[in-house]
Amino acid sequence: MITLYHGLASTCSKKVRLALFEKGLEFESRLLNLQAFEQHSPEYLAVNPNGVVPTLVHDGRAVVESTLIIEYIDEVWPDPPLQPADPYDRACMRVWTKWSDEHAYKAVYVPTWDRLSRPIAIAFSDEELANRLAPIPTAERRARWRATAREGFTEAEFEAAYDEMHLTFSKMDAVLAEAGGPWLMGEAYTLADIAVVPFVERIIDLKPDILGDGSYGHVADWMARFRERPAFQSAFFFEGKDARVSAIRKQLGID
Ligand SMILES: N[C@@H](CCC(=O)N[C@@H](CS)C(=O)NCC(=O)O)C(=O)O
Repeated sequence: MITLYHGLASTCSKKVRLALFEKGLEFESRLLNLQAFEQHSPEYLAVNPNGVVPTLVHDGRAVVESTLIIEYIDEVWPDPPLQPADPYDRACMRVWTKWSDEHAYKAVYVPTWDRLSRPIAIAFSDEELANRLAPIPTAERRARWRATAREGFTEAEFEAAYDEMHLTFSKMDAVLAEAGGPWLMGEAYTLADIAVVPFVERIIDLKPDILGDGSYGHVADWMARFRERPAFQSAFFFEGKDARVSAIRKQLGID
């Protein structure tokens, strides 16, 4: 039995949904509303003490951290394989899964919070904010929510995010051009592609002009290939719900 605790728009959750759909696995969906702070409820903190999504619970045992979850999925349900058999190739693949956690994540963090969480959090009274912050388990997330609700983000933080966006796209474009694609590891579709695509989709959602001048043509083609995959459609338009930031802003009445 598989249960997935996830967020509709959450990039890390999309990674895991995509891996599950690629494997054709059925799972019980527990969608949490991150803007309503459901990830900090005592019930959820008992499942994942970090207070973030996603969490996969398999036969009663919780697995956390999106990259570790997709590796777990591939190990437990190896068909179709999503990791190269050769250890060297697997190490190369992990350069991308690590990149998704360390760089691609940073590219979208500030602009996403600014567009999705800030319009809601800014309206909290001081008392409401204090109540919301109290159960957040880490100082880093408490500080992030406080900044989101009050002073907002600095120009330097936005610039750092835009730098990471361009760094990610340049690196991908060069690798896709050199190896000839169609995927980041060449012929094989792997966890490298799955780990990175939620961030590429988010970057395009947040900054549609990034592909405008054609300088990342290989990334644009790679993204177009993804849009044709049924698993991508199921994961990114989950149960028919458009999970892009732009769509969720409309649902929330922000735009
Ligand atoms: N390294 C973690 C990051 C998880 C994470 O930051 N999740 C975000 C959504 S993408 C979240 O739950 N944010 C809600 C919050 O911080 O309150 C992973 O890859 O699973």
